Amino acid sequence: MAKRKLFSKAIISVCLVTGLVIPLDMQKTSAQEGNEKYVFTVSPTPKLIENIGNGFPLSPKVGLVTEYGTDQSAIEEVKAALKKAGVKTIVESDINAPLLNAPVIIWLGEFSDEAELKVIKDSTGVDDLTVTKKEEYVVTSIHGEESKKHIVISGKDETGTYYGTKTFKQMIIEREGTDWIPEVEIHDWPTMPTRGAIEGFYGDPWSHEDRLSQLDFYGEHKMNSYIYAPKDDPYHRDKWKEPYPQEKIKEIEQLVKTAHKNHVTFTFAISPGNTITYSSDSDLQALINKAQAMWDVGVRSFALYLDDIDPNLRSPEDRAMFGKDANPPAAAQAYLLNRFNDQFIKKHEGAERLITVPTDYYQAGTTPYRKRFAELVQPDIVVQWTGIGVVAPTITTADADKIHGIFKHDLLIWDNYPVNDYDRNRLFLAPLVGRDAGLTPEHGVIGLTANPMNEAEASKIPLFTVADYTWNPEAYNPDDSLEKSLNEFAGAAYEPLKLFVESSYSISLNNYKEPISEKLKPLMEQFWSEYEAKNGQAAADALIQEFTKLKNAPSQLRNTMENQNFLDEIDPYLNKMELYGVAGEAAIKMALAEQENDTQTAEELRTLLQNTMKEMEKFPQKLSLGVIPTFLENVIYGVNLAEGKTATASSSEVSWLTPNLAVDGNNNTRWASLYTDNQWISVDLGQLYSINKVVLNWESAYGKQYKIQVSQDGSQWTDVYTELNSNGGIDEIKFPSTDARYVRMLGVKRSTSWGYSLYEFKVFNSHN
Ligand code: LTM
Repeated sequence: MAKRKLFSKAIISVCLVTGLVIPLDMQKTSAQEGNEKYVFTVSPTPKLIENIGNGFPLSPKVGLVTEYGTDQSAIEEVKAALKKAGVKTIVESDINAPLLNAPVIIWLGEFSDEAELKVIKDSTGVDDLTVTKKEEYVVTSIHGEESKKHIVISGKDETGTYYGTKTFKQMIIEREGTDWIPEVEIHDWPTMPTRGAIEGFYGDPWSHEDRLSQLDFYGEHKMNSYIYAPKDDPYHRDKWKEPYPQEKIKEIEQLVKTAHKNHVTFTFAISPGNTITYSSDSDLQALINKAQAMWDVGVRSFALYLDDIDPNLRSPEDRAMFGKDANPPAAAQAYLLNRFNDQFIKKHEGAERLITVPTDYYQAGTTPYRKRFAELVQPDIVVQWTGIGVVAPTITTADADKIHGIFKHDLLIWDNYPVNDYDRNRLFLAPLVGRDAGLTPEHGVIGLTANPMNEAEASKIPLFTVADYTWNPEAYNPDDSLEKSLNEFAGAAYEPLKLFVESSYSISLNNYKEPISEKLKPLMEQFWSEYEAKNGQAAADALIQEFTKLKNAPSQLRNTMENQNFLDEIDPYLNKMELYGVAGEAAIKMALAEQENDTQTAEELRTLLQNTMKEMEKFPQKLSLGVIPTFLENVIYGVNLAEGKTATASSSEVSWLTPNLAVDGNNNTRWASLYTDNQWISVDLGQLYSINKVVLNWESAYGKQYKIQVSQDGSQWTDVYTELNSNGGIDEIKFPSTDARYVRMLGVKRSTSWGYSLYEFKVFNSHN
C-alpha cells in the first residue's frame, strides 16, 4: 500500500512504462495503459490524490459490496455510473457475506468498525480508511490479490460516502471498448462546512424546474446548502404572514426531497422585517405557523432575515418595549430571533441552527446596532454577512477576524456574487475571485452561500467555481476552475461558450477585468498606428479575425449547445454580441475604403455600420466588450484625444473608481466622485489641440447641471458650454473651435444623491 503524501501545489504522476516523472497541475491527474496516457479531472479539487498504479479496465461484470445503511443515493450513483460505463451485470452483496465473483469489486459504505475494516483489508489490501472529519471520504482503486481489482469508497458519514461516489464517477475514463479506472488513493474533505447558494435576489424568482435542476447541480459539485429566500416571492417577504397556497407547499416538499437526495440542506427563509411588530405574540405565532407548515413537508433548516428594511421601529408597541434600549432596533430584532429560536427551533428535534442576516450586514466596522445585536442574540444563531461592502470586491481573513470579533457569532458569508439584480442588463460569468483561503471556522466563518443571478442556468458557470473554492480554497485557482466549469457546461460548444463567457465578466469584484477587451485593445492600437502610416491591411486582417469570431460565436453556440434554457436566458446577449462583430468588421473595412478613396464602398459600409449601431441600441444588454463602442465611435467621428491621457479629479468615491477610468476607452469602467455637488474631472491632452466637441457617457449618477471648461495652462479656465438640465446617458456637446490642452467637466448640481460618475469623457478635434 502506498504511503499517504500531502501535496500542496502540484501532484506528480509517475509514468511507470517510461520511468518519466511528469508534473501535473493540481486539477488533473492521469492514468496509463501501455503507452496511452489518460488524464482525468476531479472537481472540486481533492485534498490528497496520489497515483499508485497504471489502472485497470472496468469489466462488464462488477461486484458491489455495501453495508447495512450505505447511503441510498450513493448506491444509485455508483450503479448509474457503472451502467453509463457499459457494465452489464452488477453483483450486489453485503459486507458480512461479500460476493467476490467479479473481476472488479466496489466496496461502498461508511466502513468504520473493526470487523468491516478487516474484511476490506484481507480482501483488497487497503488498510487506510481513516476518516475523521464531517463529509470526509476515501477512494482507493487498486490491483488486489488473484488479479482482482478493487475500488473502495468509504465515507465518514453518508454525505462523505455520497461525495466519494461523485469522485469515483469522475475517475472513469472513457475509452474505445472498455472504460478505464486509474489506480489512485484519494483522501478528501471540505474546508468550509457550509457551501452552496442562497436564492436571495430581487426580481423574478427561479422557477420550480430551475430549482430542481440547481439542487442536482449542487449535489454533483459537493455543495451542501441551498437557502430559499427570493425577495420577490410575496410569501417570503411582503405577505410573509400569509400561508403558502397548497400547490406551492407541494413544490417545496418536492424541493426538500430532491435536496435530501443530493445531500443538500434546504433552508427555508422568511423576511418579515418590513411589517412585523417584533414584540407581538401574534406575529411570532404567524412566523411559527409558517415555519411549521414547512417542517411538516420535511424542512429542517430555517432562516429569519432582516436585511434591506427600515431599522427604525414602526410600531408603538415596539417603541414602548425597546425604545429605552441602547439600540432599540437590535433589541427588538434579538427579542424576535431569540423567541423564535426558543419556541420553534429548540422545540423541534432535528432542527438545524437558526440563521439570520442582520440589518447592518455589510459595514466595515462596529456600529451601535451591531454591538447590541452581538450582545443580545443567542450565541447559537448563525449570522450572515456579505463581506465589507454589499458586493465585496475582496473578503479577507483579516476582515473575517474583525467582523467575527464584532458579531461574536458564527458567520456564514452571504456572497453577493454572481447576483445581477442590481444590474439586470449584465451577466456575471467570471469565476469567483478575491476570497482568501483562510475563511474558515478558525476565523469565525462556517461557510459561504453565493447569491446567484436571476438567470439560473447561466449562474451554474460561476457557481461551479464557488463549489471549487469553498471545498478546497488552498488549491483554488479561478482561471483553472472556470476552465473546468466551461468544459463541463459547454459540451461541444466549448469555443463559442468561452468567448461568450469572457465577454460577460466585468464587475468590481475582478477590477472590471474584460478578457476580450484586453485582447482587442492592442490589436486596435496596432491598427490605428499602421493605418496612420497607410499600411493598415495586415493589422486590419488580424482585428477582423477577432470580430468575425464575435459575429459567428452566437450561431455556433445556438447550433451546438444542448442546454436550451441557457440559450433562452442569454438570447439578447447573443444578438448583441453578433451585432458587435458585424459592426466591427464593417468599421475596419470602411476606414480602409475611405483611406483608399473608394467612396462608394466606404458609403455602403458606413450605412451598414450606422444601421448595425442603431440595431444595437435596441438591446440594453451590456457585454464586457467595452473597447468596441469606443473603437466604432473613433471610426465614425475621429479619434478621441482624451483616450489614454492623464486625468485628474477633485475626488473619487472609492479608491478603485479613479479618474483614469473615464479616459481608458472602455465604456464599462468608470470614474465616480464623492457625493457632493462641486466636483470636477479634468483631462490633460498633452499638447494644444483645436477642439470643438466633448462627449460625456454618464453612469446613472449623472450631472444635472455642469460646465465644460478649457484651459491652456491647467489653471486659467474658460467656460465653453453650460448645461442646465441634462438627462444623463450620452451628452454630445459641440462648441466653437478653441485651442486647449486641458478640458474639464465642472459639476454644478447632481441628479441623484450619489456623486458624478462617467464611463467615458471624450474630446474631439475640430477637423472631424
Ligand atoms: O445582500 C443582502 C443581504 N441583501 C440584498 C440581496 O437580497 C440582493 O440580492 C443583493 C444584491 O443586490 N443586495 C442586497 O443588499
